[in-house]
Amino acid sequence: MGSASTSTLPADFLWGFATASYQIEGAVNEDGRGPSIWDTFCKIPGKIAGGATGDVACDSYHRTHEDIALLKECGAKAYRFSLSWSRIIPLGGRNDPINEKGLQHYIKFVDDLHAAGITPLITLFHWDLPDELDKRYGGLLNKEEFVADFAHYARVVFEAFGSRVKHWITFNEPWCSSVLGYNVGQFAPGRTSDRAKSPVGDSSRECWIVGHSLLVAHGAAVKIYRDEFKARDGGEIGITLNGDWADPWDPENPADVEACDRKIEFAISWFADPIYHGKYPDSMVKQLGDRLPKWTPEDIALVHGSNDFYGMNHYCANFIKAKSGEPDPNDTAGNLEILLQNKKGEWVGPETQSAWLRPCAIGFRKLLKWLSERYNYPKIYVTENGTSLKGENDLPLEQLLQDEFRTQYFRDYIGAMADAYTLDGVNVRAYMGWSLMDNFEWAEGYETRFGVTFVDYENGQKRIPKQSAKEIGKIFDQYIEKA
Ligand code: GBH
Repeated sequence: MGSASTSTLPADFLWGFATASYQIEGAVNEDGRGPSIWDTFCKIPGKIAGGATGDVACDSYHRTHEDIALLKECGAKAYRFSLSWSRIIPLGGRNDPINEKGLQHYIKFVDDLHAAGITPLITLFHWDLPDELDKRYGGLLNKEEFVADFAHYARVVFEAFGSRVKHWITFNEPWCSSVLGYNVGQFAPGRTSDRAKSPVGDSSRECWIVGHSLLVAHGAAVKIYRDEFKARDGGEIGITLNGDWADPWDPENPADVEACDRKIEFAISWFADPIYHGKYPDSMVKQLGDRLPKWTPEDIALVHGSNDFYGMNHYCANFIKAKSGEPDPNDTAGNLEILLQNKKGEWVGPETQSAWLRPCAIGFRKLLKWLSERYNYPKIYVTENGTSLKGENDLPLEQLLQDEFRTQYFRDYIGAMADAYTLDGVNVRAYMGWSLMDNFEWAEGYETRFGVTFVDYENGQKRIPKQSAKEIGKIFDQYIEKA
């Protein structure tokens, strides 16, 4: 712990861990579940490291009791998980049959969490779109159809869960669905202009259309919750956005300094500005012109003011170097380079297993402050924060379980968050570590581990808590004020 720190977190601070359906559940053909775009994407050779799939993953569909026992063991007060849309509506659409078994599975899980004293936070969509909707009408590219189907799915879920759930997250990281799914092509459905990767896609346009669809669908679901359920069930609803901190590559160069705000605008304000300010950021309008969809009065009315809380996923920081010249039509970053070293050759943080992730805890405090200033101090729930470890997968078990690097990451990041709360007036009220357990790390398969719990994929998905699972509760104990 920062020895001299006098920072605290409020007595009612909610902390726990996060996961996502496709990353942990397995049981992809069970109890009537329909395929998602991730089932389909994983079948394409070369898309996932080691040819992995989520077919079995952590087998959490069959191990809900083990997962709840783990949460209790760690002392977690909350658990954020996502629903598999295609378990609940296998074909996904508003006129398609509802699968009662899928719905009941999750309702039972939520009841069991409550019985264990754990507060559920539910994400409606963590990237696993029902595959049929992609095939039927182009999925997220088709705003009218997608919004109507997502709104219907959300209503079915709100109705079924009622007052059992008080914290709803519509979408996890729309940036990833848009950019990785429709520009880079690294995530399902893998569309991109790069014809070596995909026969279809237009990187210069589709990601912006998809981001727009996701925003409108978020707004539509929020309106339904507020109009039809909020008074009855007493919950709140928001969206979760990913974004890293940005420091200039050369602090002496005004172009690099300016590019830092632009980087965050392209990553975060793309979604947060319409929600909090009712428009896209000027920097994006300027660079993208008519490739950025225009707001109709109806759509922006749904989106503007649609967050009861700001869901923040945060992992790391980068150094930003402005590019000179005209932006590439496929650029999504804001005409800048995203680097891990600055002009002096200093690294942003130590190496991990993830090429993009180098810890830099002070960046967390700075981004919390940046968001608070730009969006008028919203209530913030940190819905993900965590790290992989360089070479963790290759360590002998006893060493792997001593994940001091991850434990230190949590000490530093939770400390930075407490400083943001205490010293900067940031209204942060919850924190979910990513992740409760090692799981299917998307395109990186199972080679990269993010869990506080080791999952033994070779031996029946056995779970063994790592050091970080045991330490994180102690860290929170030192910061959270006694009621
Ligand atoms: C989270 O995204 C996800 O919500 C979660 O499902 C996932 O398991 C977890 O991260 C760990 O990865 O390849 O250089 O273009 C975190 C945000 C944004 C991090 C995209 C990786 C890729 C950058 N992610 N980023 S790059």
